[in-house]
Amino acid sequence: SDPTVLLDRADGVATITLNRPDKLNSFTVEMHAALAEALAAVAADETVRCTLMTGAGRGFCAGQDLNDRAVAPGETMPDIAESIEARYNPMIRAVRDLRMPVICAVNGVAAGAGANLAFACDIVLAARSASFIQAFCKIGLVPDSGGTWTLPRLVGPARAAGLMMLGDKVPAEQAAQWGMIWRVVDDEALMDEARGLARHLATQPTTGLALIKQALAASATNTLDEQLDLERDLQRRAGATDDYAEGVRAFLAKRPPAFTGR
Ligand code: T3D
Repeated sequence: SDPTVLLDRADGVATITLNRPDKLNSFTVEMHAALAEALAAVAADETVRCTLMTGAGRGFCAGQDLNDRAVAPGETMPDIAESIEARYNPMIRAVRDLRMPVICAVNGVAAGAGANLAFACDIVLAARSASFIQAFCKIGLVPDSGGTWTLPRLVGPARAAGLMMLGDKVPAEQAAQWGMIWRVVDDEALMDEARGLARHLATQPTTGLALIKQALAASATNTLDEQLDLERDLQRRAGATDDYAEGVRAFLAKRPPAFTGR
């Protein structure tokens, strides 16, 4: 059978494609394992300086494959906290911990954990026909995969509550207007645009970008004083990179910089 996740590496970009198109790339135990393996391979590969995540077919990801949660009346549901702990939470942590920018090209519907996986990425592009759905409330669940953390920060608590309690389908345009994503791209241009952005980012100061990612994540819970201290510490590390020295030299010489990511 086809691999449930595809991993391609070229030009400093790792492209991870969720690949269960007939089931809108919904998560099975097998697809989780394949995604975890791909994310680990990317993390361990020094040549990769940007990750691009997308989905095969007409959907991005429909969240948990609910076929694996079918129980007859009277039967007991498995403890799904184990699934969260063993698979969904490590997935979100792995994306957050990648020391490089992660672009998500949302090619179609992103529902449940599929939507929240997208929101865990650093820069989200969406096809004009794509949509985002906090589908959890419609089946009696709570948004997971970090959604209750990312969404209020992206759209504010009022909109987050409406999105999570009503489960409406949010079209890509509205998602962009509300600040849930970076931008909308015409369907046929999505992958070219996403690849171009990824290749550009793969030539940029990777360590500096990874430190920006850390600063943004910490800002959600830090006080201003804590964040000022963190900026000092991260700037110490950024300032010690080869890329900072190169950036300054290139600026002063009025030439384009040649960054190595270190
Ligand atoms: O249990 C745990 O481990 C806890 C973790 C939970 C994480 C979660 O993500 S919970 C949320 C689960 N996801 C959903 O509730 C979304 C369910 N899907 C939908 O609401 C709709 O499919 C969509 C809005 C995403 C797309 O609608 P539409 O009309 O474009 O497509 P469709 O016809 O509904 O779906 C196409 C096929 O994919 C269809 O299969 P078929 O009939 O052609 O054989 C459909 O059943 C299948 N599919 C879509 N989503 C899922 C799915 N099959 C299994 N699980 C799915 N989540």
